[in-house]
Amino acid sequence: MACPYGMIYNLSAVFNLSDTIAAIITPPGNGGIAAIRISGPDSWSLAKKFFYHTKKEGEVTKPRLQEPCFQHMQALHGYIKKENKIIDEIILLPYKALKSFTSEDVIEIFCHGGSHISSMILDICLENGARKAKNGEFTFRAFVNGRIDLTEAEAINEIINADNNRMVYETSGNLTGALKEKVSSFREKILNLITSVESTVEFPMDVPDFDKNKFIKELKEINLSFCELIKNSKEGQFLREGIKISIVGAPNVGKSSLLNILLGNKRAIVSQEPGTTRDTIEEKTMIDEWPVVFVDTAGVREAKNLSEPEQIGIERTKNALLKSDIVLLLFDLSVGINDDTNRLFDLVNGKPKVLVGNKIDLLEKPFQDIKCNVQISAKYATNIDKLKKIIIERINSFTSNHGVQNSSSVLYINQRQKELLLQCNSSISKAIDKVQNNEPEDLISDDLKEALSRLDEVTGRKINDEIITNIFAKFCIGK
Ligand SMILES: Nc1nc2c(ncn2[C@@H]2O[C@H](COP(=O)(O)OP(=O)(O)OP(=O)(O)O)[C@@H](O)[C@H]2O)c(=O)[nH]1
Ligand SMILES: [Mg+2]
Repeated sequence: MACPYGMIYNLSAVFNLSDTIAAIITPPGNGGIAAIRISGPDSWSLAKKFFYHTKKEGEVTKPRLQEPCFQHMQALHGYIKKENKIIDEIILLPYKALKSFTSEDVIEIFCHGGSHISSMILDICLENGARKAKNGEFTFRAFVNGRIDLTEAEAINEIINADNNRMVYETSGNLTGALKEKVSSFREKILNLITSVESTVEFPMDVPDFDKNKFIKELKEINLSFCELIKNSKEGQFLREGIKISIVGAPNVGKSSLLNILLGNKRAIVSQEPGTTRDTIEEKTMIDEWPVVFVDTAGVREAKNLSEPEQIGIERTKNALLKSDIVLLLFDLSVGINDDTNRLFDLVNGKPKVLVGNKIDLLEKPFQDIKCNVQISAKYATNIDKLKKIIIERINSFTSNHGVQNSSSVLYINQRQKELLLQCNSSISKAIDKVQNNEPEDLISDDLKEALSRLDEVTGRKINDEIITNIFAKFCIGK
């Protein structure tokens, strides 16, 4: 199937594109307002079968109803009738094709926000000929109709799923086409390079001598820009998944108490019995604009005759430690830094860590050890702000070591886009090698075309049905 800006698909297997679809587009449950969207060629005629608008504003007590006359973006007040009875008072908003979310004729109905009344209205739409929309089907139509590209479609889902301000700011750029524009500019440059290299093959007499050095320089510049973009993917990963900070230490040092105080709720069981926490407990929160996943772990100690559950718990702690980005290594100040803590200290080596002394309230005189970064009481919330400051310092150096810049010009890219850009990068590197080794021009052109195809997958200009289905399956119903 040909789409407005040249996409080629066999999309019949993915979604039917010619019928009229409807869905409740607000979340399930009761609220102030619910919305139902109808999109497709019959949406306007279909809505006229059950919608009656009030003749004059204000005549709501005894409505005088009339046939609606729809105009693009002219909201109408009125009523929905089922079996000749009014069932709800609504606002109806019509959109004309090409100027709507899906680029089709669309009707949006804003009714009272009960889950039952909204389902009843949806049923009326279905009884009158609409089909229930699948997950992501409205956005899919917007994409197929060329109103948005795939980076913008993905940005819609990313903004819906964003759970922190930073993620909203980062992804909103792509909502307005920032990544699309960037990729288009790469595409144009690569296309020009393909044309220049191919014309040396096709019309050798007409083309001035092929400037090898200039060609290589331009390819290297493109690759450098790819690297810049790819660097940002790490930030995207942190924003989506959160920075993992594990709390480890010997049994009973106060790890679960610390988790609870950092979260501000009693998430983990605290008990004076050593070995209370057996499994890892993960909980997401925000620290200084960053989503952070704190991981409480089972206490680690070395001893003969450890029970099987304790051994498994210790294994899980070691795994959590390996997967974490930053480690809070906790010890009991009234016991001091013992062999168990020292062994863990060695295990953590290489990762950013904070050595935290807990139970300061039990000390008569201050604890002296230069290794200890901060002394707290998780039980009495002493010095927790100091600890948070240190955690923020570790997060900042950790993220900047991963190329995260504090700049508003940074573009957000997701994992799928990153993988495609990496493949582009490698195809261009191959082309550079071939130019340097004076290999035939058609082989160089093949590598560049390969890079171009990957870019087309980023924007969805050319992409296979299976990938498309996977992307839109992640959307919720009504989007
Ligand atoms: N005095 C004092 N007691 C604390 C402090 N923090 C925790 N405790 C106590 O130490 C005991 C163990 O606390 P937990 O938070 O369960 O310790 P844990 O490290 O998670 O223990 P395990 O899960 O068994 O390894 C409990 O009785 C807590 O009340 C503190 O700052 N001061
Ligand atoms: Mg615990």
